[in-house]
Amino acid sequence: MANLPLEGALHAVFVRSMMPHARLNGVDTSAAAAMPGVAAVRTANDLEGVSPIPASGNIADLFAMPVLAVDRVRYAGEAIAVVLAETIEQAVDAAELVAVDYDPLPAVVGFDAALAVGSPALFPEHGSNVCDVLDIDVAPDREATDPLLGAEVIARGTFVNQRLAPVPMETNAFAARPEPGGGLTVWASTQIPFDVRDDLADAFGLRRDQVRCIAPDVGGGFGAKLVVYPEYFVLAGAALDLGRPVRWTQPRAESMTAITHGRAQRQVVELGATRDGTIVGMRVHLTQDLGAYPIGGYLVATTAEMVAGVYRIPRIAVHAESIVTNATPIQAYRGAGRPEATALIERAIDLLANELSMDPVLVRRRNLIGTEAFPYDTGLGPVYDSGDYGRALDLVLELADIDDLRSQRDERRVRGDRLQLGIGVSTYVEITAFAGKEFGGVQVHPDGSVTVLAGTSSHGQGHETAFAQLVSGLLGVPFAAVEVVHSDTGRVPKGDGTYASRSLQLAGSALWEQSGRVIERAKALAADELEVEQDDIVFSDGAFGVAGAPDRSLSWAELATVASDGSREGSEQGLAASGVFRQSDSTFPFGAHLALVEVDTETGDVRLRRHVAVDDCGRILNPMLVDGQVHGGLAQGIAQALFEEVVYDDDGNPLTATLSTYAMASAAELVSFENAHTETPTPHNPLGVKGIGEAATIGSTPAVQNAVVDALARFGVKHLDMPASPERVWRAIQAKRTAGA
Ligand code: SMO
Repeated sequence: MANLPLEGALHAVFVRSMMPHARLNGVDTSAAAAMPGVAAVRTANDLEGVSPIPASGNIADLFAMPVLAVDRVRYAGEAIAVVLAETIEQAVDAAELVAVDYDPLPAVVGFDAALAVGSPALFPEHGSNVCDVLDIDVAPDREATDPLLGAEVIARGTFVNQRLAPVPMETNAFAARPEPGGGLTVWASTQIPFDVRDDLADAFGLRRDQVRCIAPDVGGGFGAKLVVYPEYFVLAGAALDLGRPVRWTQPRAESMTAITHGRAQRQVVELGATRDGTIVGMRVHLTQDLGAYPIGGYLVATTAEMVAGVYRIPRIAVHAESIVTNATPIQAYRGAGRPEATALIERAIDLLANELSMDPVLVRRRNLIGTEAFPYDTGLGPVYDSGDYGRALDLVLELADIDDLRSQRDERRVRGDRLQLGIGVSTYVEITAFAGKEFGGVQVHPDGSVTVLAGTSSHGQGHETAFAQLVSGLLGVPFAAVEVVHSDTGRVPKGDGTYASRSLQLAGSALWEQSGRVIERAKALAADELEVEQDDIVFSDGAFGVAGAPDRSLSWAELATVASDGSREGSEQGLAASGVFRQSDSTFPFGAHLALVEVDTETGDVRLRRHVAVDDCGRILNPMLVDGQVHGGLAQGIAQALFEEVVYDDDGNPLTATLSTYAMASAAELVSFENAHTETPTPHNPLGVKGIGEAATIGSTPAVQNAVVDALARFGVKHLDMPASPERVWRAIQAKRTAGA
C-alpha cells in the first residue's frame, strides 16, 4: 500500500490496547489531534452505525467484535483509535499522545482458566466463557452408546495443538480513496475482495457497485486474510468522512497480535481396539480456544468432522466446546481445523501401537479404509470421494527405505548413542473446497488474445500461471496470449475468493466449462462463415476447419473479429462466456508422510534429517505449482511440530510478538524435501482435481511429532506436546531419568 499512487493520502497509525483485559473509561485524543500534520484522531464514537463483526458458527450475537473498542478491551493489541496524519512519522508521534483510561480486569489465559468455576467472564452478559458446544455421535446401534464397547486395549492421551501465528510475508495493509459521487475504491491485502466490497458497502450505506475492491499482489494469506478486518472499516470510514485517501501498512510487530492466530485446541482422546489392532471406537473431547472474539466459531466443527482420518472407526463420540480467552482471536490458518484432526488421530494411532506393542505402520494398515469402500461415509458428516490410502503409504515407505532407516535407528538405540534417531509416519485425509461454487469467464479478442476472469483471489499460489495454462490448452492459443484477471471487483463481476484449497477445482472447473462454451460459440460462427453444417466444423490446434477440406479454416482472431462486428445477431456477447461452477460435494486429498529426526539427548536439540511426502491431490495440472504448495505447506507443518508457538504470560501479555521471539522456521532449519504424488481423481469436478494448498501442512506435522516421540522411546517417553523445543525435549528426558534413577 505504501507505493500506490494515491496523491495526498493520509497515513494511518492505530492505537492499540496495552492491556489484555480492561474496562475502557475513556480515550482522550486532544493532545494527539493538536500535533502537527494530524488530520483526525478517530475512535468508536466516529463509527456509529457501523456494525460490529459478527461471531461465526452458532455463537450468540453478543460475542461480536467491535470495530474499535467501545467500553472494554479483551486482548492486548485490540484497536482503540486511529491517527491520520500527513506523514507516517507525524502519525506515529501523535499516536503516542492518545491517552487511554483503563481499569484493569483479571485476564483469562488458557484452557483451564477459561473453564474454571468463577472464571471472570469476558462477556458478562453471557456469564461463562464457553460460547458454543457441539456433540457428534456415530454409533451403529442406538442402545450401545459407549464408543469404547468391546475394546481390549485403550490408548489415552491429552494433546495440545498449540496456538500459532500465520506470519504472512506481507502484513495486513489497506488503502481507501473516496470517489466522486460518494463511492469508494479500496485496496486490501485480502483473500476475499468480494466480501470486503460487500461488507464495506453495507457498513456505509453504499450500493455494491459504488465500492471497488482491488487486491493486487497479496503477499501471502494462509487463512489469516479471510477476515474483513476492523481496520478496513475504520479506514474506509475515515476516507469517506474526511474526503481524502488514506493508506495503512501494518508494522510487523503489530501484525503478530492484530492478525488472527490459528489452532489453539486441546484434545483428549481415547482410542479403543482389539488385541490384533483393529480399532473398535474412539471418544474425543475438544476444547477450542477462540481468543477474545469468536469469529472463528466454525473451526472446531471441522476438526470434529475429520477426526476419523483414513481409518474405519465404527463408533465415535465427539464432544467439543469453544471458549473465549483474553488473546488474539483465532481464525483459519493453513488447514483451519483439519491439521488439528490429523494430529489428533495420527498421534493416537502411535499411542495405540505403543499400548499394543505393535508396529505403528501395521496398526495403520490394519485399519485403513480400503479402495473398494468409496464413496465412504464416516458418519461424522463428510463422505470421502475417492482414495487409495494404502498406495500412498506403500510409496512413502519405499521412497524412504524404511527398513534401512529402522536398522540405523535401532543400532543407535541399542548402543545408547547421544544422538538418537526417530522415525514418524502419518497417513492423512483432508477436506477441500467444501460444496463450493466459483465464477470463471473467458473472452477471446479480435487480436487473438484471451482474457480470463477468475473469482478466486491469488495471493502467491500462481493462479495466473495455472489458469492461463488451462485455458491456453483448451483453446489452443499461446500461453502468452492469455491474461488472467482476478482480485478486482471492478473487472471481475463476482467471486468467492481463495480458501479451503479451492481455486483450481472450482475456478479451474468454471474455466473448463466456459472454455467449452466459447468453443461451441466459435464453431457456430465458423459454420456460418464457411457455410457448412456445424457438425462439419473440426476444432484442433486453435483453428476451426471443415472436415475433409483442409484448406478452409478460421482462426480465433478471425472469429472474434466476426463476433464483434455489430451487424451480426447476438454479437453484443462477442466471443465470450462466463458462469459459475458448482461442485456437488467436498473433495478429499490424502497422502502419507515420513519424517526422520535426530535428537541430541543431552541438550534436547531436535534436527529434522529427512522428510518424505506422498500427496495425492487428484489429477495434477502443473507439477511445479503443486510442488511449490507442498514445499510451503511442509515448512509450515514441520515448524508447528518443532518450533512455533504463540505464548502469553499468566496476565495475558503476549511474549512472542516479534520475529525474534516467535520461532518461525527458515530454510536453514529445514531439509531438501523428498516428495512424490499419486493421482486419484475426484468424480466431483470435470478436471478430477482436489486441493493441495493445505495438504502438506496437514500431513507433515504429526509425522514429525511422531518421529520426535519415537526418538525418545528408549527413555520411556510416550507423548510430547508441540513444539518439540530443546527445553521441552530435555525436560521430558530428565523427568524419565529422574523417575528411573
Ligand atoms: S486456512 Mo484455509 O483457507 O481452510
